[in-house]
Parts: sequence; C-alpha cells; structure tokens
Amino acid sequence: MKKADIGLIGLAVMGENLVMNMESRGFTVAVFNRTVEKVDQFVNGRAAGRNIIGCHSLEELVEALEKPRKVFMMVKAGQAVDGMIEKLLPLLDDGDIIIDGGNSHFPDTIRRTQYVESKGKLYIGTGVSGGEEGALKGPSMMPGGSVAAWPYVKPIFQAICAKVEDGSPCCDWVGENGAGHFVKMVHNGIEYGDMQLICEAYQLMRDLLNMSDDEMHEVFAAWNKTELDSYLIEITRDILAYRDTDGEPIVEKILDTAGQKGTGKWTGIAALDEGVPLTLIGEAVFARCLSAMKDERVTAAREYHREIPAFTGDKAEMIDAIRQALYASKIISYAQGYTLMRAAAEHYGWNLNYGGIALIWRGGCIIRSVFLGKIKEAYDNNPELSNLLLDSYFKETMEKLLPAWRKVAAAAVQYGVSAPAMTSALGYFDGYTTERLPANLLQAQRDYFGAHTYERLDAPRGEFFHTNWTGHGGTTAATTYNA
Ligand code: NBP
Repeated sequence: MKKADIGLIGLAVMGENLVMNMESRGFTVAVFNRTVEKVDQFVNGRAAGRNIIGCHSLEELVEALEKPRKVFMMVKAGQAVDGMIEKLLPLLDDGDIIIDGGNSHFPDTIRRTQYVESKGKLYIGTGVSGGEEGALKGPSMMPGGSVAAWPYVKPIFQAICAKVEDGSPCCDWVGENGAGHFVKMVHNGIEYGDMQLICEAYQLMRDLLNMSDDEMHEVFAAWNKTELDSYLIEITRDILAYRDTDGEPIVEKILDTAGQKGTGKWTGIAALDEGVPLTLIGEAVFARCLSAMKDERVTAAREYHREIPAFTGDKAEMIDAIRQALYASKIISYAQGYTLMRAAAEHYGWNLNYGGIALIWRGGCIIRSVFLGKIKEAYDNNPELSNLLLDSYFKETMEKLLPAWRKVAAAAVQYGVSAPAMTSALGYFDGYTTERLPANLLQAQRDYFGAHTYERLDAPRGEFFHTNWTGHGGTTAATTYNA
C-alpha cells in the first residue's frame, strides 16, 4: 500500500478540515485521534472514498508514513502537545519531523524545538490562522522551528495555504524555534486591535451620531471599497445587516461582554517583556476586560447617569473622519506590532522577513486586508525599516489622516464616548513624533528619591550624573539599581 505523505493527530474541527484540505491537493494523509472512535467516524463519514488512512494507534500511524515522516499535531495547546511529543519520540527515526499546528505559546515552542532536536528529530511549530473555513480552503500559515525540516514540509504547506491574487502562497518560513508561533501570537494581538477599532467606530456612529444599524451597514459597505478593504470590515458590514427572527438587527441583542482566549494577553506580556510600547493592542485587551465587568458598569452608569449630548457638527463629515481615524489608528497598531517583532527577533536571534510576514497575513487569516500589501511594499523598499511610520507611503498617509483623527479623538473625549484604542493611538503618535518628552523631569524625580542618576543634554550619552537635591542626601548614586 502507498505510504502517506503526512500524518495528522487530532481530529477536532481544525484537524479534520486540514486533512480534507491536504487530501484535496493530492496528498495521502494518515490520521489518528486520542479518542479512537473518532478515527472511524471520520474515515467512514466525511473522509470516505478519499486518500485518507485511518490509524488506531500511534504505532500504526508512524508505520503508515513515508520517510522522513511528517507528523502534524492539531491537538489542544499545552500539556497535550508535550504528552504527544513524548509518545512519538520513541516511535520515530532520526530526521523525522514533528509539527505542532496548534496555538502554542512561543516559549513552549522554543523549548520543544530544542528538546526534539536533542533527540535527533526535527520540530516545527506553525501558526495556522483562518479558523475552520481557513483550515479547509486555505489558511495563512506561519512555520518556524528546525530550519532543516522546512524543505520537506514546504510543498505540502504551500499547497494547502491561502494564495493572494498573483498566486503567492500565504505561508513561508518565518524563523528559528518559536518564531512562527511568536508571529502567530502577534497576528492574534493585531486581530484584537483591528476588532476593537472597528467596534469604536461603530460605537461613535451609534452613540454619537445616533445612526441605525442599516445606516452603519451602508457605511461599512462603502468603507470596504477603500483602503480599509478587509475581512473584518466585510463581516462587520454583514453582521450589521443580519436580522433576528423578529426582524430587528441581531447584533443589538447580543450581551456586551467580550470573551478572550489569551493570545492578546500573551502579546501584551511579550511587549512588556521587550519594553515595546504596544499601546493599541494593550487597550484592545483591556477593553475586553472592561466589557466583561458588565454588572459593575451598569451600577456605575446608574450612579453617574451620563448622557451623550446631541451631536452638533456635520454628520457626513464626522462619518468620514471616523473612517480616517480608524485607518490612522490601524497604521499605529501595525507599526507597534512590527516593532515588537523586530525587538523579539533581536532578543531571540530570529532572522524575520517582515515583508514576507505581511504577505503571509495578506490572505487566509482573520486580519487579511489590502492594507497589508502596503506594509509588504514598505519592507521590500527598506528591510531595515525601524518603524512603519517612517516609510514614505505611511508618512504621507498619516499626515493626510491626522486632522480627521484629531477631530474624532476630540469628539470622543468631549462628548464622552469611550474610544480608548483610537485616542491612545493618537497619544502614542504624538509621543513618538515629539523630540523632547517630559522624561527629563521623570529622571530628576527618580534621581531625587532614589539616586538613580540621569544623563544630560550637554554631556555625551552614557555619562551619568547625580544631584544632591535636598542638600542632606549623600553623593552616592544607586548605579546598580535599575528597577
Ligand atoms: P481543540 O483545541 O478543541 O482540541 C481538540 C483535540 O485535541 C481533539 O482531537 C482531542 O482529542 C485532542 N486532545 C486533547 Br483535548 N487532549 C489531548 C491529549 N492529552 N492527547 C492527545 N490529544 C488530545 O481543537 P481545535 O479547535 O480543532 O484546535 C486545535 C488547535 O488549533 C488548538 O491549539 C487551537 O488553539 C488551534 N487553533 C484553533 C482554531 C479554531 O478556530 N478552532 C484556529 C486556529 C488555531 P479527543 O477527541 O480525544 O478529545
């Protein structure tokens, strides 16, 4: 019997769809699942008549595979992945490849790559984005790990992934050990940011401009024909038009408490670890946390009974200003996300291809958008670009968007509509483009109470000074204390 090109473990929603996708591209796939009945259900059901080999043990799965074996785990992230690696290692030969396609935390993937390599095998941790439909029709894939494994899995990954208009695959090698899962994590963080920005635009239109869902549906439909053209704008357009059984827009009946699975939080933590101001994604995560405090918000709303005053400006102008504020804030979010990837690449020794990452995200995943093409161009023009805001296209664009963005942020603050991501993004922009921030005063405060020392504008960098501010402190500086 012909051996399988690849094996897949984990026949839940993602795994099953990935298997169907691989098989539809001409690959023979051997499958296994911890609860073995699911193997028979799948093979005799959805997979009947396909080149899919059902296996009832890991030994059987390993035996069914062409060498070097490629075993794709699509199981729940966490302990299940470590457990499966332990079971697979004794069954595999040197040079065989274990792949983890789940949403694993990147430090785990760094550790697992080293561990599996120490046992003579190869390891790939790959981000897979696009949910159930992406897995079946073409996900965006972000593989990292043992670089020696890439030539063996590349033909399969690039065959099953999404493609952009010119046929380029939305999957390419990201980098060593945990780089693929890191980039997937940042993708998810950016997804949080994009969603929050759209929600703020919706709230401004609903609560400040008193627009109906039908009107907002039309606005999002129009925006989807601009630079904002993206999957998330498209689904927002459709959600706003969706009616409940009583004919009313269903979205207005959904409880306003957001859930989260943790990848946004991981992104925020990584930014804090790297010392990168990732304000927009941070605000998006905290906005979900605030939304979850529904009971407290209801009480506080009753206590303060704030009313949003009637809007007095030009409605059409404000709608267009909101579009521009959304676009400007989105640029900030990606600029910050890319800065985080650059900092992490330096820290972990990854050689990331930033334009290539934009191309990977260009199709198949939740943040897919036309805008990513502009980011690809920016990094193609200058692979060393330190911040997207310094690219000529983005600089020109931001300058055009700024007046409208300020107008929206001012209106949000003045009328009292919460728009934390849009307004704090402007704070970041103003800070980033300010030559002299008040950190001189901050350093003076630190030196005053903790003798933490400071550098001077009129002395070379790296030379540190301490002032005896009160006249009764000592002259000893706390040079080793850097909290
Ligand atoms: P789940 O995350 O719900 O995992 C279910 C699968 O894991 C089943 O096959 C289950 O086997 C297996 N499993 C578990 Br639970 N514990 C196991 C263990 N200790 N040993 C072996 N197998 C175990 O499935 P999913 O939603 O398809 O997601 C799979 C991965 O892909 C996750 O990491 C997820 O975060 C990621 N992901 C999901 C999406 C999405 O849209 N759902 C998108 C992108 C990435 P059983 O049948 O025996 O219980």
